[in-house]
Amino acid sequence: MHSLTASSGPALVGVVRKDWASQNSIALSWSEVERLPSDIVDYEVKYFEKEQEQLSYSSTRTKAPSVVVTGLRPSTVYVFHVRVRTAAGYTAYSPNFEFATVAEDPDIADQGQVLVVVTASVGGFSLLVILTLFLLITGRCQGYIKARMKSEEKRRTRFHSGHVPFSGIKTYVDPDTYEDPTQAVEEFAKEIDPSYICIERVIGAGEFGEVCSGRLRIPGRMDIAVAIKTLKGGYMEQQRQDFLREASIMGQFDNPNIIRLEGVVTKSRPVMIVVEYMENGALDSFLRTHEGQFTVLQLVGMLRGIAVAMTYLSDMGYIHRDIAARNILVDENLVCKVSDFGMSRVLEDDEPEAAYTATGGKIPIRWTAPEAIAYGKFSTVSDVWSYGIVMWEVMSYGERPYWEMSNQDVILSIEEGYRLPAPMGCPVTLHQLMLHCWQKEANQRPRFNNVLSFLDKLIINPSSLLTLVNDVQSFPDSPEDMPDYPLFISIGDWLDSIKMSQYKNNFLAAGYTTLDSISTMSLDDIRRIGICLIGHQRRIISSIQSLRLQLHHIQHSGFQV
Ligand code: ACK
Repeated sequence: MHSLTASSGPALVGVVRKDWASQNSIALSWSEVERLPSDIVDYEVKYFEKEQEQLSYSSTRTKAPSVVVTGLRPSTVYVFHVRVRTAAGYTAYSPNFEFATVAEDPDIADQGQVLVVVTASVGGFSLLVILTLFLLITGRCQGYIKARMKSEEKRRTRFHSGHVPFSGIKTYVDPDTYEDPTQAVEEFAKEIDPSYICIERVIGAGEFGEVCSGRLRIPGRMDIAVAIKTLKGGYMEQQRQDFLREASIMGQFDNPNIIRLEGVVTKSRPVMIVVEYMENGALDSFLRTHEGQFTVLQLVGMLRGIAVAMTYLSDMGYIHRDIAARNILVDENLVCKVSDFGMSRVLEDDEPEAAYTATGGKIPIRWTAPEAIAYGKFSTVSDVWSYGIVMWEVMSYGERPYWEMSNQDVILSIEEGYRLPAPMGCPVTLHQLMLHCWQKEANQRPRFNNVLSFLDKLIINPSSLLTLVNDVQSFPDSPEDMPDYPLFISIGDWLDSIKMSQYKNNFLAAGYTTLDSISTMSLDDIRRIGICLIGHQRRIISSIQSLRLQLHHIQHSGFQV
């Protein structure tokens, strides 16, 4: 052990732990060996490459007893030590702790790069070639006949796709393994007498029929608010089975962050699934209508709830396959609950985000891990990828991932190693966690229990959320590097496309006449030209980020305008 600089007082930091590591980052947290003085200013984390033994070192500061150290080299052992700064000066360093970053993935040049928009003309054709090749290769190997199991066997069989649940935790039973799917419904869902259900109003259109709100009045029990999914008349037997399949999945779960199934009506018409009522509806639309209205801590609280559900589901060996903000429901206390279990096998035609993949499945491309899109390899860590996208949706108040890019361009950009940039006002640590969820190598992604304990640490030490990613300044190039060829559309068209045309004169009056001049604007510039509403600032900044990315790509791909 050695100390790099002179310091006074005992070392107050004890064991430094690694929470997770990626190719370029290591997340650390530590405990104090004794009570900290009240005048603590912050912690200083010093680190250097072990091989270089102090030839050069770096340091970073944090107000919380945790940090994500970024900008590291892959497959490299680093030495870390931490000391406390008080108003009176530094204490001694903690002992040294050695942690390594993970190996570089040869397929990705730089895991930390933000997303670059690939123009359709460049991306579309190569994608077609890749998809066709995949179809040819995988199509030949993937024919298999699903074995139907007898009732006793399925109880013993575990469907955990490479994930080993903790012992003592209930295991998910796939209803598709029942010879008669009605049996699965009987086993996992309670039949409700329809006279106990009082339908009040229609609240939306589900995949199989209307979704209504109402009350469930079971004699001897307090009546409760419920949502009632109905199966519209004239259905085929297969549709009835598909509809009820969701109930036989949901009925197996018992978790505060998963929608609770109250029961089903199957013995009379209409066939119904009755679940707890969630006052604030789907998370994506809820966030869009409450843009900028929550604290970062509230947003992290929502993400924590979703991580609780996902930890539970992955421990049970259940893979969701369609984790997205539109499939999370929010109650009156902002508690988020995972719903929509119907999609876990095949996405239906009317899922708005579903698109055909090379293997013929329908998949919500923007939310889905590359290995799941390319060859249908869904796993608990492909759910982790989708969870990272949900983190991004939440921190951007329901922005559409990858904005207006086409699905094909999204696939190609991800393949090239680019990733979504941090939303405006997003703490650095959260964006780092997103990037970690979006590691190309599935087994390098965190598991849901890692995500959950990381979020818990952030919530316990909210000061760790104070460092924000600096809006547009977080891009790899400085504004001077931006090309100055004119873009194809006018400022008016651009503002129309993001429904902000009321600000056209603000831009023109301040001398912003071309889109490339706008692409260098910062949040302060936006405020300076008189755009005061936070929601509008957010939408404009997010669109400017997208513009900058397009310019960046055009410049670096040599694409000629
Ligand atoms: O955003 P929303 O109001 O939330 O619109 C959709 C609509 O029904 C179609 O799915 C709403 N919805 C679905 N399940 C529930 C529920 N359990 N509680 C409240 N609203 C629900 C969803």
